[in-house]
Amino acid sequence: MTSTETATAHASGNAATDKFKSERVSADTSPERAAAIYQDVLKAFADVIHKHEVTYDEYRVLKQWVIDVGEYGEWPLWLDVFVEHEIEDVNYSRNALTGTKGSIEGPYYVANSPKLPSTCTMPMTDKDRQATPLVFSGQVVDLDGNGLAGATVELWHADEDGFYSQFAPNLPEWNLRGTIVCDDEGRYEITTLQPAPYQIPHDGPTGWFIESYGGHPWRPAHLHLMVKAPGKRTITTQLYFAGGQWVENDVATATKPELILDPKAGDDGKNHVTYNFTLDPEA
Ligand code: MBD
Ligand code: FE
Repeated sequence: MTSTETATAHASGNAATDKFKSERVSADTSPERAAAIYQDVLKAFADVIHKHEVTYDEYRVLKQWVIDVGEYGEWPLWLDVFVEHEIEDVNYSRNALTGTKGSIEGPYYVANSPKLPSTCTMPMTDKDRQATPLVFSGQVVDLDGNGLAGATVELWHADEDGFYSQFAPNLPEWNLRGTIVCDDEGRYEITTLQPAPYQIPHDGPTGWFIESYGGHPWRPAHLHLMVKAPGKRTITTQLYFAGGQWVENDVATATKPELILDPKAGDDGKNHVTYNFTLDPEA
């Protein structure tokens, strides 16, 4: 993976692109289905072009912007912010799932984070330790509410400045990333820090795009999670915070009412919250 020197859109974009390229990229799409999808994509382009009578100058501006997105490595960012939520939504409905709701993975997941015990503190810097601690506990269960042995909870999130390790400079490789190995009943108690609202990198072509429609680059404070258990469908999701800024107006359209935590401040100076994950059976 490319190490990033600065936290520019260009640097984090290129790191996200390199990471994506190292992952599985294939689908068992039939040629007929692929043809049908491509034809509909072209039809959607044609409809927009005709509806707005798009000019040649506008076409060339589009062409330049598409080139720029690639050169900045921002395709993972742009696609995950503006497209992934629709994919996630369709797949939840199509599979008639009833477990915990998913949300988008986003561009900054890294597989194989170091394993941590069921009661643990996330790897964090001295600076991170100045933030309010969040004690996040709960259980991974099946649809009948039975605790699941062998469950893992992968957690990754940004620090208070909005930086994800491996996509911003000068952070330990696995900062605020870990694979929590739950106990025999699927339980976990994770101490991390209360995350802050987050601005997606916006000094590159994704930022220009947002500016051009008068939008904002903010996501609400969030935790990213991937929850697995033997024989169960893996959930990729995010958790948000009640009353938090941008929860109702997420640039990535990835919040859901079922995914909102309401931590309570404890006498110990830490925020405490419980959330259980219900996993559907494997397909
Ligand atoms: C993020 O942290 C994120 O969660 C998404 C979806 C896009 C960009 C950065
Ligand atoms: Fe994120």
